[in-house]
Amino acid sequence: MERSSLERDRAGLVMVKGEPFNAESPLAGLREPVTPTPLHYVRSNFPLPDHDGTLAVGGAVARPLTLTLDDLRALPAATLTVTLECAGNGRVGLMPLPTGEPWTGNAVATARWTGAPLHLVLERAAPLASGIEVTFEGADHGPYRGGADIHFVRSLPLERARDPEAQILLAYEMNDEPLTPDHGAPLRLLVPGWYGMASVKWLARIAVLPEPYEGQFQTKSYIYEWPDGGREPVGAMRVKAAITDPAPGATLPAGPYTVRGRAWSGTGPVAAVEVSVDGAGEWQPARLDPPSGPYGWQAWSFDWAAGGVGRHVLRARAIDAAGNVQPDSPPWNRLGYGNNAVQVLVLDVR
Ligand SMILES: Nc1nc2c(c(=O)[nH]1)N[C@H]1C(S)=C(S)[C@@H](COP(=O)(O)O)O[C@H]1N2
Ligand SMILES: [Mo]
Repeated sequence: MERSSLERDRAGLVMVKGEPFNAESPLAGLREPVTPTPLHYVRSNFPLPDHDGTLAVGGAVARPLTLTLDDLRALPAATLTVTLECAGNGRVGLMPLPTGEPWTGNAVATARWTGAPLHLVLERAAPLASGIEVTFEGADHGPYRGGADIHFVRSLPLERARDPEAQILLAYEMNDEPLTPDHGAPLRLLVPGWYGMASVKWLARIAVLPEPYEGQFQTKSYIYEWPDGGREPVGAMRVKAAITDPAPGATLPAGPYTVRGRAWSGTGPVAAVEVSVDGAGEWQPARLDPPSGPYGWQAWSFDWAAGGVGRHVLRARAIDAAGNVQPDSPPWNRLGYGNNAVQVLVLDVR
């Protein structure tokens, strides 16, 4: 029997949940500057929805619109290379373990996204002076944690949504092909620099609101709930370095080895990556490639004289241009978001 295209899309991923399908990128997906689509992690709260191919823009606007994909393709297109990371990536590193998908460290990937700039569409709809927020509704829905049937909806401040410099896309292509079902076909929002939850897949409706939006995925999920009672919305991706070579648990021959990885941050370009071997001495500087654009991860490497037969421990940490540094232990929060603690990789030299 022929395998379905969905099965083919998913075969290369590291599954976390079968239904709805959630999966991490394999390490191979982080080893390329742009992750091939079949190796890009998938995070979905609900089963794959049907989408009628149109986008409704309404609410507090002077000119409500219904746009087809062709309407969007007729607008000037923009292409951006964007690193997307799930806010729950690394959740299993938190103690006590929060509930939620048990992501280890590879719910992250980078793709080339093409679409219509969001600000052009919003200006066409002409938001009323009373508008302050914009909601983005996915066609996906389902009973949430045993409760009511709800859609995946997120909002952005109107000011940010209509800001050309935020470079938010209504994306219809990923890596130069139409979106696949798992990544939001036929249309998704793409909010560069922010954790993935902002980039609403299967986008069906945009509405300008004269009041703050208070739905499940805006005010109950994707919130940092700190031990001291503080609450903040999850937004920009925190600075992080990932080691791609060697793989965790690898066995290497003694001798020179080039440690490699990627580093990214939603709060500025990565300014430095440092490596520590066996926890000894000072952090040592790694070579860092310049960014290829404002929103894509950067490659780094470090020449290591893999000496001494036995177990070794490598750590890598990134620092961004805003001066943010990765912490040694994860900042615990109730729902387990934003774990950007330094990666600790154990390997063997034989
Ligand atoms: N409609 C809809 N959009 C969504 C989600 C969802 O469940 N439904 N999940 C979000 C989350 S939490 C992440 S991390 C990204 C993942 O995008 P990807 O599956 O293309 O990697 O999609 C976001 N957009
Ligand atoms: Mo996510």
